[in-house]
Amino acid sequence: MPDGARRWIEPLAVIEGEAAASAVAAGEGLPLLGGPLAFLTVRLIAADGSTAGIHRVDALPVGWDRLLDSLVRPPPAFAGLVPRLGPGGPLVMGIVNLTPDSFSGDGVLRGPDPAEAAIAQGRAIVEAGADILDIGGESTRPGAAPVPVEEECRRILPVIRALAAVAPVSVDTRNAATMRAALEAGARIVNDVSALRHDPDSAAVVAAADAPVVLMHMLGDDPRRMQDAPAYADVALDVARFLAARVAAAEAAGIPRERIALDPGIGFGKTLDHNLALLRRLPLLAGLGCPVLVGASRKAFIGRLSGVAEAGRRMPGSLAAALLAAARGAAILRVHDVAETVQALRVARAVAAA
Ligand code: HH2
Repeated sequence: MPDGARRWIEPLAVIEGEAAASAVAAGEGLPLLGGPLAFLTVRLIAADGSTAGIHRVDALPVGWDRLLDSLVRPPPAFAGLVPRLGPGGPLVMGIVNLTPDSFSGDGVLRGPDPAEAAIAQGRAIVEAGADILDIGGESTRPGAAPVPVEEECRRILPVIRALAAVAPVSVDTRNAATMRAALEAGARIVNDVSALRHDPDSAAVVAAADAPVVLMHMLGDDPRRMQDAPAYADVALDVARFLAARVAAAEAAGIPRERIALDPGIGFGKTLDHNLALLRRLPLLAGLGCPVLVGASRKAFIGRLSGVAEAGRRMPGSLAAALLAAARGAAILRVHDVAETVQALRVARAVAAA
């Protein structure tokens, strides 16, 4: 089906815990991606993007119920990983930035021995509960300058070699040559903020390596210009359609859907309102049948909401965003503050299960 002709079902009332289990048992709710969350009502979205009605899941009009399949079925475990937090996850992806210019202020490249500092940081993050280490050598913050592949590899490869023995590593890069070198050095996952658009060779590299991949939405393909007056007809739907098209392109290149995670790209060509709508309407992406990754940690929208200009002081708002994303079905959270995020998630999970 051409992407534009697709209809969507957006789960609206998402609930958790005992209420979710009872609603599913009574036939009044459906498990979101296999549970433990459940949803009670849905918005039906016609191919032209208009709302075709809001309905209880047990009272859908004829012809729509087959679209429920991908919302209800559990997606495959991403990269075969079992969340350290326990069943239902989420997986926690800890960030290791080998960059002098990361927006979050955490880049370790400024110290005397950046590789050594990054390796120590990676070990500490795993000790704190990370399931995945996301290692990057190029900042993609708005306005950041591109880094040549040779320099990117020089920054990250020794760190990947050391940390691949400690935890599953994802390489955060848009460059096919860097992907190939990182996978050879022991990385297991590719995380590409351009969703395999930046480098024409990248899909073939991922396919040949049988590597799981994160496909992220970014408005346009240049981080330097993505924040120039971003505009959407309907941000959640536009992002969902973009990701559906990127999944189709990846599949056509030989990357099976089972190896793909999807990411709405918080902050990548979005205003404050766009970011908030994407977080609130995260369950729409569940219909694509892939685990959803959310990277909201320390981002500018938290600064806008809190008045905190310094990214390193945005941990409390980042925790709120992480908990809200998990409660809306995010399967992977990409965060700077791993120990704090894991603690917050443990509490939220325990309350939901009590
Ligand atoms: N955000 C950043 C980088 N990579 N990858 C995914 N999948 N999702 C994200 O939201 C995402 C990402 C930006 O954050 P950070 O790495 O901390 O900053 P910088 O790009 O400035 O190094």
